[in-house]
Amino acid sequence: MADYRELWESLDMDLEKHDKLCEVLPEFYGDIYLTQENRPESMNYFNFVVSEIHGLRIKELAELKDDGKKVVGSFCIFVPDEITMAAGAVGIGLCGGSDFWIPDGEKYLPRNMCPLIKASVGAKTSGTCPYFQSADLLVGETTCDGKKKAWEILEEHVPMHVMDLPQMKRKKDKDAWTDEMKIYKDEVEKLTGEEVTKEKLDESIKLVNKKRKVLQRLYNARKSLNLPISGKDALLITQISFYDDTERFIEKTTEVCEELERRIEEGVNVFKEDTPRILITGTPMAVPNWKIHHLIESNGGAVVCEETCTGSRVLEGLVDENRETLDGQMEALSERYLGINCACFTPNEGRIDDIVRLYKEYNADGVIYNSLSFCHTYAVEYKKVKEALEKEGIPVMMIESDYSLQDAGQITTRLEAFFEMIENNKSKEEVATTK
Ligand code: BJ8
Repeated sequence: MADYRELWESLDMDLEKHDKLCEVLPEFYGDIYLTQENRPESMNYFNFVVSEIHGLRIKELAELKDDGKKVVGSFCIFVPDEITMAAGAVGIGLCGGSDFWIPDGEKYLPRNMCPLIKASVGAKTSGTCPYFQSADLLVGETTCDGKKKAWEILEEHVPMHVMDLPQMKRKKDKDAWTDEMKIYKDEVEKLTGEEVTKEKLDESIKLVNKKRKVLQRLYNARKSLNLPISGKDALLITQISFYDDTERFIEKTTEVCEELERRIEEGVNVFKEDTPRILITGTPMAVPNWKIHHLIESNGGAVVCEETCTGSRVLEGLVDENRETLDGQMEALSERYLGINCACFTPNEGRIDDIVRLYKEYNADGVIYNSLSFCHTYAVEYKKVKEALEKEGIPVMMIESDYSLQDAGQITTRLEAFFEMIENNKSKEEVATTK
């Protein structure tokens, strides 16, 4: 990475502490990503993005800000990028995925709290995340209790807007969410001084849909029985979609898709034949949280799909591009976003349907239910998901974990047993069909 110290200083960062963070990431990434065999060549762009994670993109954001643009940071896929863009602002995802930020988060929050929230608060309060330092406005949402209360702490450090997300999906909730979209529109307009017109929203709806479509194309390649890409690499691409320049991201991910489609034709498989195919479901994995994928893929499994907010929930479902008025567009946005099946909703049967559907579409052999520690909504929802999957004869295992690697050995043992069980089931099925 080039020398960005002057830039980081201008963002009022704690440089000494930040140096420590910069020291660990390259080795961590190298061990997890660069040791993989037979990676698609087009992943080089994403290697480069990670190598410049606190550099080049931050420089681009600084240049945009010099030209008068505003940067809006968010923590949830319910925050509509389309509106942010149509108001002339740049949206970036800010969820903290590193253990590095936990001690600073714990200075403000109880220890028995979800690591995503602690790391997000720690990233801001430690002054070591240049993305946080670049944001002119943070947008929170009323999803889980932990997040709701964390906004009250973050707003002491940076301007904050909170979107009131309903927790049910009735007509009155949809109307309320449409209203929230309008309030958010007014808020970003105030920030940028630019009006959101129907034409601008038309453009941003099409652009964000295009980004979803390229991610859908990437995910489609993972349905192939010969897997042309690892789950780790696919996860990385989705994670980078949260803060890369949208047009460039679409172009670079299209290149990956083209290569993967060629690989499928040629029968390239980055895993050994008969590797158990795993669908992951649960809480989001913010960069650089690659823990569960890495453990699965270094211990005999392959991740073929994620029913998470860094997976299918962010890329499925397009916003209707054919509304004729600004109000109609707001309703279309509200409808698409309320289609996301987050465990903060009650009831949330749609998520179970999604998991079963994705399991079949991706030819999975088992489901790993991954919940960040102390995430009550996802932990409680496991019971219903497990019952439904067992009824379908789908093997499922739950992992509850944080960002530390202390439990890696224990998780590995459980994964090995789970994969063995899947393999035994498969052999029994084969015997039954040959009889
Ligand atoms: S739509 S999953 S991004 S809320 S893991 S902070 S829920 S305690 S992140 Fe999420 Fe939006 Fe839902 Fe997705 Fe709370 Fe649970 Fe932590 Fe979570």
